[in-house]
Amino acid sequence: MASPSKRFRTIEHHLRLKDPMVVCVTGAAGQIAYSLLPMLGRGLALGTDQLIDLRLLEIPQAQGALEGVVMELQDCAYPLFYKISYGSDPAVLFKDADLIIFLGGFPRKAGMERKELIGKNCQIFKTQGEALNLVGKPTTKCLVVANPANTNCLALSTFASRIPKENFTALTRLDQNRAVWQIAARAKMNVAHISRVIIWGNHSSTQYPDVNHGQIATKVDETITSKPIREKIADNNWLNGKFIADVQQRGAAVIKARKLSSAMSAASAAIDHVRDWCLGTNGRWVSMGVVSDGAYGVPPGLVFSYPVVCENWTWTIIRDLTLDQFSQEKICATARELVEERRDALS
Ligand code: NAX
Repeated sequence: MASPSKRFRTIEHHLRLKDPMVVCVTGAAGQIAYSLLPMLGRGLALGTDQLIDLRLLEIPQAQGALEGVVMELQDCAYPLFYKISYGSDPAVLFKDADLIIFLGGFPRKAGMERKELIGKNCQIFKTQGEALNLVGKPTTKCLVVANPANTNCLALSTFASRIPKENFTALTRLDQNRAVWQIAARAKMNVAHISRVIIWGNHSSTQYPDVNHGQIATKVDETITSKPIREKIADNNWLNGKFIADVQQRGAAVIKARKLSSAMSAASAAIDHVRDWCLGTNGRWVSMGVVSDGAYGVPPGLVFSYPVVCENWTWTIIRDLTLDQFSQEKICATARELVEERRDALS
């Protein structure tokens, strides 16, 4: 039998591929895109049998750099890229899109206030939301990565009101992945053993990484048993203090070390997010920024990170979890920040 990579490259395999999905990536000449596009081309998000009609959006000033990215993608010769197009007009590139990954946004500059950043990005997401409203499909799915991700996602869905709110999600999977690694390292286990770690709220330093429902699986004599994370780690000071702060501040720590913001890990998390949304989580909990219906006392309409399970492009919030007072306060604080962001964005 041929190896998987050999099979993948055969003409027989190519003839069995699914009809192309239209996938658009904005901010396509940026650093996250540079890591994300090869993963997309290798089928890590939508499956190795899914052809992709790839559309890349950038601002006019970045079209030269984008041309270079397109040349490199052509030189990768990914069989899954059925077609590659690019440009600067969202009304052209969003037309009939099945999936749009929003990486493009206005970066925070030195001395810029958060409110100003929100205003500038809201303008971008208003323009793109209006374009999407005109040319998108009722089934177009959107993942917003550009910061402030939750509030950009809210602005986008507000201005693309023809598309159901459930189709808009924001990335908090990077925070989940960061938290899971920290727990696994502390417990001296592989990340695959860790489950049900939750990120609540905003993709910002008010996010709440919550391990109260988390489990660590161990294999003893061919039997897999799970223990609560709190029991296995047995250090509530660390879990309620340094662990939370480290996850909240991880983005800043990467910038300090690399002099650039997280890109490889953000791209990988975006691919995880899309894969799980599209192909399903098989009961596993993952964290996604989704529109709140008031679950856990969060104001309805906010894009808030919740624990969800996914199946075939639908997500369902895990409900009725018991929250202790510590968790309730943290969830309230991050929801309050999102209410303020919504006010600043839409005012
Ligand atoms: P880069 O600055 O490298 O790339 C952003 C690209 O977006 C640029 O090439 C720029 O020309 C383009 N752009 C700006 N306005 C645009 C518009 N109106 N239409 C299309 N493209 C536009 O940033 P990168 O490191 O790739 O990060 C992208 C975004 O992800 C940033 O907003 C960043 O803050 C955010 N992040 C979000 C994370 C998350 O977990 N949600 C984590 C990583 C990252 O910080």
